[in-house]
Amino acid sequence: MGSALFIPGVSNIAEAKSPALIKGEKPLILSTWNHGLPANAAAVAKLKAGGTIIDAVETGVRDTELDLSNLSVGLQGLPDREGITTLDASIMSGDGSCGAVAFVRQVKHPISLARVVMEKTPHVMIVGEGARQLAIAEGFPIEKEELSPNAKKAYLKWKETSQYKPIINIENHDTIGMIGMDAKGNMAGSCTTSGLSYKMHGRVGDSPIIGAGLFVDNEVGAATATGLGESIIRICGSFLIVELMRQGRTPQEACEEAVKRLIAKNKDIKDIQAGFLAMNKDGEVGAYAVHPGFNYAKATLQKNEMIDSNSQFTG
Ligand code: SD4
Repeated sequence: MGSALFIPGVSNIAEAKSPALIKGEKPLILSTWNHGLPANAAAVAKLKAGGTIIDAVETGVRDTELDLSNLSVGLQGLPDREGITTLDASIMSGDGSCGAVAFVRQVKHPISLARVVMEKTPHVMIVGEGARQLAIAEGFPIEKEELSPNAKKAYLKWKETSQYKPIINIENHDTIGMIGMDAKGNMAGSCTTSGLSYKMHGRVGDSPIIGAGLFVDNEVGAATATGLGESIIRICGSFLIVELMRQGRTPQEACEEAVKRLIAKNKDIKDIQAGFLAMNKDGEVGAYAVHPGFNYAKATLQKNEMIDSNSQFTG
């Protein structure tokens, strides 16, 4: 416990280790894309109801996993090239605990299964049929394997040409990555997706890979990613951002540096979109993308708003 300091307007002062800790507003929740707005609202409601920050980031993205209008999160997401929807998710707490599932079928809430991996198994990642078996063992309902009407329509259309070309920017329809900090400065993050549409069967993206799609460290900050997973995995994007912040960069500087690194390490960058979102333990925020179009939702107890990110290329 830190020594008692008197700083007006700060209720958690007994926890404060230095004046720097109170720069930003806390709690703070950030989420990728427009669907981040309702997800943030669900996360903040969970905190207000007494939930922990891990409860909040799980609850927040569960909302997106159920959103029937979303074609890249949850079982209603677009399928792989065999017509099967497979899901990836990860969850991480600022103390280093983490869990992930990948290439999972028929489970509506992969984020909650990732939490089971984190809390109830000695492992960090469980994939495919093993993850489905874990879901059954834990009493998760197993859904019928059928495409949502929107996904089916899109898949049949895609099959007319079967061209695999990642679409550069699908606003409002992308992975949700959420990072959050409670009033005491404890952090957590979650990330959940159906991955790239029409991917090869068995393909796993960055979202369930700790350090690529998500990384959280209470000593420094948190980061999450969206976009072409292969490009993000190549640079360990989220871990890179947290490590840059550890070395003194602001969240914005760290996100910009990660995008520069990603551009340097990936060919055909004109066809690749990737975006990063970060916060540090002071509650400062950063976001940056390769191309325009990336936005995120930022919520405090008082306000939940969309913010457009800047990008390296301007369109
Ligand atoms: C992936 N990063 O699987 C994810 C995709 C994404 O829908 O962000 N979009 O590569």
